[in-house]
Amino acid sequence: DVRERTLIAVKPDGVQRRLVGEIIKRFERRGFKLVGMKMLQASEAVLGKHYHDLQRKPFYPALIRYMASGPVVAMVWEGHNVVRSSRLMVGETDSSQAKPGTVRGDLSVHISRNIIHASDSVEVAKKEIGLWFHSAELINWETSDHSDLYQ
Ligand code: YYY
Ligand code: MG
Repeated sequence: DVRERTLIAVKPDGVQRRLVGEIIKRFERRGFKLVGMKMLQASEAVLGKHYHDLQRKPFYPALIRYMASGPVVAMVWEGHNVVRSSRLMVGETDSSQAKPGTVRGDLSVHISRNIIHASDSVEVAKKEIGLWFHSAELINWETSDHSDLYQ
């Protein structure tokens, strides 16, 4: 499905470290299509929903504090298998286990400051996109190189 979409967010540490451009570059060069993007300071309400499944974990309070500590850049990227491919591009959750060549493996050292979020399934991606974006903020557009990227 070339219309598959995923939520990618550069976390506050990634923004502070001026890695937004580097991260966008990787997704653009891969061939994915940017269909939404904004900078925001995430509210505790959005973060609580976003990380709902982790609320009983010991690291949860620190995770929310960190995610609310500064601006994030939220993006929606579209393309064939974008959810799976972007998880591979992002690398393991624990930066020290993330392979070289991945965003986390190239640009971060610790699980608590792993610079980027990527949805982990198509279903979760739909929920997360709905949480972070209004539908009017997502642009349906055609890339002129579509037939160079896809059969
Ligand atoms: O999807 P991903 O970000 O790779 O990991 P999750 O298991 O969904 O955890 C979300 C977020 O929580 C992770 O990116 C860092 C933080 N975290 C942590 O600080 N310490 C852990 N032991 C596990 C996760
Ligand atoms: Mg996750």
